[in-house]
Amino acid sequence: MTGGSPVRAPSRPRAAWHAVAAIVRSLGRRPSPAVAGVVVGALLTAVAVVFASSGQTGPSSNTSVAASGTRVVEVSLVGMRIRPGTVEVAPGARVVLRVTNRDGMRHDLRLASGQATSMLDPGESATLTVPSVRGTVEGWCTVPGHRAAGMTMQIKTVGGHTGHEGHAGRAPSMPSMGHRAVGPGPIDFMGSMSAGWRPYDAALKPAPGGRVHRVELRASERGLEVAPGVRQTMWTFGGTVPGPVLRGRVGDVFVITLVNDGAMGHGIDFHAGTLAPDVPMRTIRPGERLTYRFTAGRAGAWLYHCSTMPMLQHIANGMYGAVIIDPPGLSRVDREYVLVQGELYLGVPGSAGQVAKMAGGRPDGWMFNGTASGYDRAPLTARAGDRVRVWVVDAGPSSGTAFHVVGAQFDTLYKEGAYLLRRGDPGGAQILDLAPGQGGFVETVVPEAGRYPFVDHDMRHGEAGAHGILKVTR
Ligand SMILES: [Cu+2]
Repeated sequence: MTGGSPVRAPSRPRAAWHAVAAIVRSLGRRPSPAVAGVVVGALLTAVAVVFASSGQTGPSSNTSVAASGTRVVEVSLVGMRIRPGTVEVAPGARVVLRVTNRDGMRHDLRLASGQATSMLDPGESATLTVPSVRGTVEGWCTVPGHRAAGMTMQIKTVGGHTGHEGHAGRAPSMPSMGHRAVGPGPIDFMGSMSAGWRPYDAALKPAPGGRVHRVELRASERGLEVAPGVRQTMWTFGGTVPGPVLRGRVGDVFVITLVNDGAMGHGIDFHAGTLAPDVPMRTIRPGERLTYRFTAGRAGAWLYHCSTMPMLQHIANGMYGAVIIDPPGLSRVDREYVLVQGELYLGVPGSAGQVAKMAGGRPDGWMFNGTASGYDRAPLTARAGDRVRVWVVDAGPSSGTAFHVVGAQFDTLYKEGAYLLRRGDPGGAQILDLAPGQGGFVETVVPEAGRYPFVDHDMRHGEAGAHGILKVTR
């Protein structure tokens, strides 16, 4: 209808991603198609009037009432919010929204009454005109996940014909089935994986030779089996959850090329290096690429993850991985594995139902290397008497882990860059505890043949997918 053409504003605001602590609050609401149709139909009669005047220059104040009942409102898209969140007008008022993207990433504004801006770059503006407001008109950003993260607004009618408003106005804000949680029901963690499923390879290879590691990572959305018999669209680095494990030594240089093959903006953040985040951690659009160069100055088991807001969603939907930087003098072992623990949220990625579970800390399951209970079906292996090292990184995004191997004791425990316990010490350890974003490793010598479960000893997690088997043979 009256989507305005973008206009470049003079300033280009910087990203303020750290200021967005309150990302996930409101549930996206969508009017039922029938109600939206009524609203659009009512507006069609007035649309001819609109074309003549959309794109006009309005007053500089945030909102004003022009002659003949037109209301002009300055609308900002910033910090995962649409401001103002509510615009109140008299029934039948003509509303002009002068929309400016003041954020560091792309957004748009779509109204349930049909008007929509194009996708706006940072600093761009566009004008929307609603010829005659009846009831409540919902608005939201259409970038995946942004509506569920709180990028919503309402144009509400107040005063005047309140009876009419009540009739037509409340219905659009009722949640529709399309935005409810659409889970397949409880996951059968004891079930079988599909025939074509292959586990993520947990075996950690030695660091490649050379001191400069050039890696291309492609961001893409993929359908993956995340629990026995359960497929889910995941947002990935390299088509897997977690993304590829990178390994090097202290002082090595990593030159990462991130290519966005996805349908939305993505970025990347490597904890394994220190640098100003502004440029390398920026969000790139589909089809774009960036180069991210860091020096691994310190040893550790480091997380990398998508840097695009809302990070809660981008991480929870699978965009994370591990960088292993060996401590100097790291001893050889017989078996070496890496496990990245993450939460599992079923549902359409970015939908209100899925995001509500993320915000409320109610995962549908927990995964080692992208599949709940996957290593129950495809055990890790060792021989009796082997020294086994397991690197663990907790990708969260929200829950920690209490990593434990049933039947084993750790004689070596390394966490966040330091040994808490070393081989030869008289003491032993039972748990490697990690907060979201932390990493480390443990070592144990498995004494005899058998099946040793490894779990997150927080049993809410351990009995909901954070579980696998280390199968030890003679
Ligand atoms: Cu992302």
